[in-house]
Amino acid sequence: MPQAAKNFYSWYCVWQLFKTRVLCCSDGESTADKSVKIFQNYIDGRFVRGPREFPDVNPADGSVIAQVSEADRNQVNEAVSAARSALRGEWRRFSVPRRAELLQKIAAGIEARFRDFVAAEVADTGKPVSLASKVDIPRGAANFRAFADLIKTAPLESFRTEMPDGAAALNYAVRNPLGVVGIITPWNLPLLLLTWKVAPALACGNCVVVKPSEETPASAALLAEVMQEAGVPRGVFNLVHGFGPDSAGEFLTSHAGVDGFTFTGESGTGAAIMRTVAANVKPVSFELGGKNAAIVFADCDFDETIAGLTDAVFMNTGQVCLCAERIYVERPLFERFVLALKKKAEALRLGWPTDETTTTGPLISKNHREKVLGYYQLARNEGATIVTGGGAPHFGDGRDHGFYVEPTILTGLPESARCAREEIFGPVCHIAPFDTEEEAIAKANDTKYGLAASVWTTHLKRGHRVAEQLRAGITWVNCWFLRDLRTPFGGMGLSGIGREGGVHSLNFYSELNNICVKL
Ligand code: NAD
Ligand code: 6OD
Repeated sequence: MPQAAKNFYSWYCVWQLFKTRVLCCSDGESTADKSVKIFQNYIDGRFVRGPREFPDVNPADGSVIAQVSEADRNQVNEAVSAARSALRGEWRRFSVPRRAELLQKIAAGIEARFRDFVAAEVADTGKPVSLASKVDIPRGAANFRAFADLIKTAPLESFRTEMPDGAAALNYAVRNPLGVVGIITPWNLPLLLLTWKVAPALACGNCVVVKPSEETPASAALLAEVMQEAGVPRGVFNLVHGFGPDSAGEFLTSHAGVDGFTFTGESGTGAAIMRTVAANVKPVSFELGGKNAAIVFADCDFDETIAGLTDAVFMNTGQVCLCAERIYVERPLFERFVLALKKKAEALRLGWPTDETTTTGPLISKNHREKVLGYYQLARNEGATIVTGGGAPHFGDGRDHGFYVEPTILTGLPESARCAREEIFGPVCHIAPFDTEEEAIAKANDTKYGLAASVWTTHLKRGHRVAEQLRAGITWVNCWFLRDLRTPFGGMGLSGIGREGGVHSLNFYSELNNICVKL
């Protein structure tokens, strides 16, 4: 079969699967037989429509794949009320082992509908089916399994206190739920980032109201079905669809009945949410943007470094907050490195997301594509050399209506250039040479962000030494995106507030009560 026909066939199969299995959400009833697919809100254990709808667009060809039911202020209020009532209901009596068991059941539910989730994520985000199958959906299930285990072994402090007069007391902390948690997530890794917050929140006994990105409602809608099937009590997990300002996002963040917010998204949105939440003095956990640096020493394992940084720059079409957009290479290696990464960039396969051989899908939206192409033009204006890419591809088929851009490598920008300082969030990096370790560290740290960094060297002591001096919430040495869910995750500066992961998640989603008993 010719490649184009194969592509069409595989796309058709995934689309059929998507139509018949995914697009539902009406009290468990599939709407597969209806022509217009509607993603509904899930409030108090029921799928409900909102007063307005907006289209869900496939970024690969710009087609409308479903309508999304936007929750209005009343429905957001109902979701918060349902969550608050559920906190007082049978959920309060769920012991830790029972909650852990339920989380395992949710993970199994995701695994049982693996193909549905993959199809949903691929159609919604345009990410390659290979990536959704290897990363997004397995991690969605793994988040529930990890926090099911972690909550059972969560440490709590205790101190025996002795006063100078001989009085003694036993102090010990107990972990209570934070309460109703508002969860707002972006479009780049929809299920992964949503479950990364929902799993620990439920593990700690909270009830949640989640608002996924308006760009990617599909996997959250499927997750609501899995919650229902797993027997999560009504009101514990609520889902509202919509936008940010003057829509479900803002209705949620301005609601005084929510006890805390966890948000992943742009730094500017974080600032807006912080202003809204400040009125009710609620705790926040923010995972925001980045302009992440990689430092490559001349003594690195060259092939491993090129492979690692190809992923770090281009995975998910560069739409991962941890992607490396600035690469500093020790001068003797500079030219060889630029040529090798260029070769890798040019070998990437921009294809239909449903094609197993595609490595690079489209960007998420028309707006985002305009933004990234704007940066490509800005780079030229700022004096960059475009080593490869710098434009939009032409396919001669439906993908020309999608939101693809070329993988791009820039050199020659001054450190002050906007393209070297602002988060672009596309398949693009700037590569610059350095001469000393101190210079590389200073350049890597010269940013308002502080999310992730990587160091590439075979010199063991230098690896540790440099990593310790980098101003980032996570620093990889000779690897990238290798994640252990027990470790702290988050950023400093414009990259966020607080840490999640392991016990850090458990602490954010809990209120500790220290009990002091006189002995
Ligand atoms: P975004 O900030 O535009 O939107 C994220 C979410 O916030 C969406 O659900 C959106 O509807 C909602 N929102 C927007 N304005 C709001 C408001 N005023 N009140 C309440 N909710 C509002 O981000 P995006 O474009 O979806 O995602 C890309 C950004 O996310 C990038 O900057 C990327 O670096 C960042 N990101 C960070 C991490 C991390 O872990 N640090 C992970 C993934 C993405
Ligand atoms: O792996 C994770 O836990 C995580 N929060 C990844 C974030 C990726 C950002 O786009």
